[in-house]
Amino acid sequence: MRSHRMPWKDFLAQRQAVLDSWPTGRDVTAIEDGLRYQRGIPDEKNFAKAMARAKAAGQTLLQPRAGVALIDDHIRLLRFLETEGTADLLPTTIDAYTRQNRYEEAARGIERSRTAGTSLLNGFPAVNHGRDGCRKVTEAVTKPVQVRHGTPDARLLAEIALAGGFTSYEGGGISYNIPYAKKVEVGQCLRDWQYVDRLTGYYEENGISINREPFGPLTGTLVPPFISHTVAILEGLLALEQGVKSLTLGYGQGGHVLQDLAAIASLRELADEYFREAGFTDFDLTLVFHQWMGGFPEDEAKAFSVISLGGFVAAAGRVEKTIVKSPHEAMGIPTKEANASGLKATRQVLSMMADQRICTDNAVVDREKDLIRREVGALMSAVFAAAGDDLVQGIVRSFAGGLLDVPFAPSIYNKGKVLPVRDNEGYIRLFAKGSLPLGNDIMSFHKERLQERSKAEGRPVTFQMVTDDIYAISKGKLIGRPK
Ligand code: 8ZB
Repeated sequence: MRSHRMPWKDFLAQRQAVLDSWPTGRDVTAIEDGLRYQRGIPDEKNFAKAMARAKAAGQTLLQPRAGVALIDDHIRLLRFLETEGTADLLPTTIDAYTRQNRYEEAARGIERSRTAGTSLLNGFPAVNHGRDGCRKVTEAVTKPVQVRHGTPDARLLAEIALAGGFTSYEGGGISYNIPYAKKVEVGQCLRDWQYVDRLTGYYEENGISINREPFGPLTGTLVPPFISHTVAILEGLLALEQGVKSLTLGYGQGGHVLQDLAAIASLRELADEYFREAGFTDFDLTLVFHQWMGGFPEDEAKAFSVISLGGFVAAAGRVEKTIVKSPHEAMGIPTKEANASGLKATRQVLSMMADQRICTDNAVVDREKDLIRREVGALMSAVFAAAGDDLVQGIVRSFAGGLLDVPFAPSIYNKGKVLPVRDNEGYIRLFAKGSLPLGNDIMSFHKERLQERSKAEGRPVTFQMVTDDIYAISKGKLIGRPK
């Protein structure tokens, strides 16, 4: 099932309004200027090429999250993370105002940060700093840099980021809407992301590799692998349609090691199969594993443990990249030192694991992979059946009908009827499927597994159990058992 490639004249018809939405848009009017600038970026600093090299070498690259209000401070932060933190890939995390296209407020945040002498924004306001501000940042470091954000309408940010020398761009029309926004209509957001992917495709057609990464973990709260995999594959299909070539699909650590390893292996296999089945052959697929995206323990030693377990799974699963948490996760945005220490803790595990091969060829992993395959298959078939001749319409209709449903998401366009919960061994299962198109065979497996836990704990499966699981890791456990 395919979507439609945005005709270039439609892209250009939107483009003027996009660039007019904030004064810095003027600086990127000539796309050729962005292409010329990108041609000057050495291969070592190209994100897409770094991911491809990691894949060829069987390496797992390390990347933090980081972003502050002012250019010079942001540069200092990134340099610290690449030297002290040994980061292989760098981020530029965008502030919350920019994510909501509120550039006036971002401008005030920049001013107030200057006066205060400290960052009063929770990220780097790349649109306000504009093309030249972005170039200062990407030129100041030696590693490839990616924009990481959470922006439903990320068209202007993408224009400025690519012209500004960033070589990777995170996000997608589902993953940067449903978990992030309350009232952004699904179809509108998917079309705005077609613009981003078409822009990326245009760079590709002109010989510039730009990596694209849908946001894998979604709400980061007990998301069953099949739900995030389905979204990742759908966003991958949409991106490839617009000409994207370098695609990194993500998965967030669930906490059960074998379920996580099965999820990683199945994501790689399934994405490749669905892309090829749709007729795409010219793409470079890589994977990113996110260390635990749910609530963290406040205690830093305990946080390091969560971080290290994530590092182990990333290494054992042989993903090309892992996104690292910090021991300050429970408190909020980390200091640069805490951020670097999360990187160093992960580096230690990755190095110790570098030459080890963890055999995942066993019956339990096979059972989980097979389950994920059947679940993803059920959702994908339903979305395709709803699509007519346009995958975008299939996704819109599927959210409306609850055939796609992301747990704990704020969007009013998401049914929110799916409830996940851990089974007695800690695997993430389904307690309520809402309207997800899962057959009885699949659901009876989930039910059986939950009955085991119910019996072991002497209590029925209820919303209380779900809540207990959501807080368990922050309280030092995996499964939220009663006291
Ligand atoms: C969905 C991503 C949430 C994670 C981190 C949070 C959390 C957000 C920044 C940041 C460093 C920033 N995060 N903004 N980390 N610098 N400006 O993203 O702490 O872990």
